[in-house]
Amino acid sequence: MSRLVVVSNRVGDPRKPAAGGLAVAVGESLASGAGGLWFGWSGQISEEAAPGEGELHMQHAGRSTLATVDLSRPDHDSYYLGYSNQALWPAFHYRLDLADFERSQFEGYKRVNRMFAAKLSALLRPDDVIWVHDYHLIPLAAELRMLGCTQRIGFFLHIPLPPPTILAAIPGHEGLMRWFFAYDLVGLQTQLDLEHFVRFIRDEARARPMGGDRYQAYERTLCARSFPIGIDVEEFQHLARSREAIETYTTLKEEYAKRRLLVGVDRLDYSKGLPHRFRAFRELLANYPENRMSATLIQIASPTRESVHAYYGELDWMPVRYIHRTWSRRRLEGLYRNAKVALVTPLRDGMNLVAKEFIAVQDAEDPGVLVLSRFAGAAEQLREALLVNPYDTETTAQLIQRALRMPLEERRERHAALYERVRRDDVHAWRRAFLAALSSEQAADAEQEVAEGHA
Ligand code: ADQ
Repeated sequence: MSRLVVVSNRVGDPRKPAAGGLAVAVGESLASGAGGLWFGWSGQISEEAAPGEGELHMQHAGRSTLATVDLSRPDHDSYYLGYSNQALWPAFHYRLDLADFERSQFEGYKRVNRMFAAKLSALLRPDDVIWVHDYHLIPLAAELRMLGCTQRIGFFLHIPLPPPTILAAIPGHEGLMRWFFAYDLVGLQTQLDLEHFVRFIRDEARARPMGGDRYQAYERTLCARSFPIGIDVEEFQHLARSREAIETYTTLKEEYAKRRLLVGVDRLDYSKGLPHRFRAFRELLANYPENRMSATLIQIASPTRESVHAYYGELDWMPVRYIHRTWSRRRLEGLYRNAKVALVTPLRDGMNLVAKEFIAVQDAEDPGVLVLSRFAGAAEQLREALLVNPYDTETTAQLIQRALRMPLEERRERHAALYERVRRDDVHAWRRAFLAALSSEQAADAEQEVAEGHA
C-alpha cells in the first residue's frame, strides 16, 4: 500500500483536537493505511541561516511523521510575505491593483520551493503518493521532477483561480503553467475555477484535451478537476457539548434575548469584504428602522493592523460589536448557534468554511439564515442560502432584512437542503475524492502506456 506524503506551507499536529479542517483531513489520511509523512515550514525563522538553507526537524506523531524546515529571514520575507502573499494571493483574488510582482521575491519563492524539494526528495519512498497544498508551493512538483521524482503528485489550490486575462498579467505566467504540468492531478475548489484553469492552459499553453479531464502539454499529461472542500461536520457538532460552547451560547442568549443577533467570522483580509459588510449593515439600520435598538452584529476578526469602529451606538444598544481577535472553535460554535443570520460576504473566496460551519450547527427546528456572497466558492453548492452581491450594499441590506423576517417554514426548508449538502460533501468526502482521483490517474496512465505499447 502506498504511503501518503502531504506537503503544505504550515504543518499542524494531527493529534491535537480542533486543529481545523485541513489538519483533520490530513491527519486522518496520514494515520490510516501505510501511515504518512507531513512536510512543510516549521513556522520558525532562523536569523543565522543563509538564503536557501534551513534546518530539518523530524517528529513522530502516532503513525505519521512530521518533517518541518526552518526558513532563513530573507527566504521567509521573499517566499512567504513577498511572492506568496503580496503577489499570488492578491492576483488570485482578482486584485491585480494590490499585487506586487517584485523580481527578488519571485526568486525567493523559487529558491524555497527548490530547497523544500531537495529536503523532501531525500525522505521519499518509491511508491509514495504526494499531495501538495496551495499557492505557496506551485513549483514544488517541477522541482521534485528535476531531482528524478517519478511518484504520483497531486496539487490542490485552496484559493480561487481567476480568469486567464488576470493570470496573464502575472509576469512569468508561462512558467506557472509549466509548473502545473509537473503534477498528475490539479484540484480546484469550484467548477468556475476549473473552467478558468482549463481555458488558461488551452489558450496559453495550447494544451491538448485527451478526454476525461485530461490535458497534455510540455510532454506531460495532467488531470484537472474540482473538489469543493468541506468541514468535519461531526467534529464541529461535537464541540457543542464542550463547556466553552455551552457557556458562550448561554451568555449570548441571555445578553441578546431581546435583540436580533447577526454574526460575521473572518480572518481580517481585504478579500473578506468587511467594509462592504458594515456599509450594508448601516443601510439595513437606515432603511429598515424596525431594526434600530434591536439588530446587533457581532463581527469576530482575527487581528491585523486595521481597525473598524462601531457606529450608531446608543447607551444600551451598540449595533456592531467588533471583536478583534481569534476565537476558539468552541466559542464560535456557541456564537453561530445564537445567531439569527450569518453574514458571509467576501468579495472573493476560494470556498469559505464559515458558511458551512454555520449551517452545520443550526437547530433544524428553528434555524438561522445564511446570507452568502455569490463570489464565495461555497455559493456554487449552497444555492439555498440568500445569495448577495457584496458590492451592491443596498440590495445586500434588503436581503439581510429578508433573512431577518424569513418565516419559519422557509427557514426550515432552506436549512434542510443546505445541511444535507454540507453533510454529504464534508471534509472526508473531499479527501477521499481527491485521493481516489490521484490513484485512478495512475490506472489511467497504465492504460495509456498499454495502448501506446499496442499502437
Ligand atoms: P481562509 O481564508 O482562512 O481559508 P475560511 O474557509 O473561512 O477561510 O476558513 C477559516 C477557518 O478559520 C474557519 O474554520 C473559521 O472558523 C476559522 N476562523 C476564521 N476567522 C476566525 C476568527 N476570527 N477566530 C477564530 N476562528 C476563525 C482558505 C481559503 C478559503 C478556503 C479554505 C479551505 O481562503 O477560501 O475555504 O482555505 O480550503
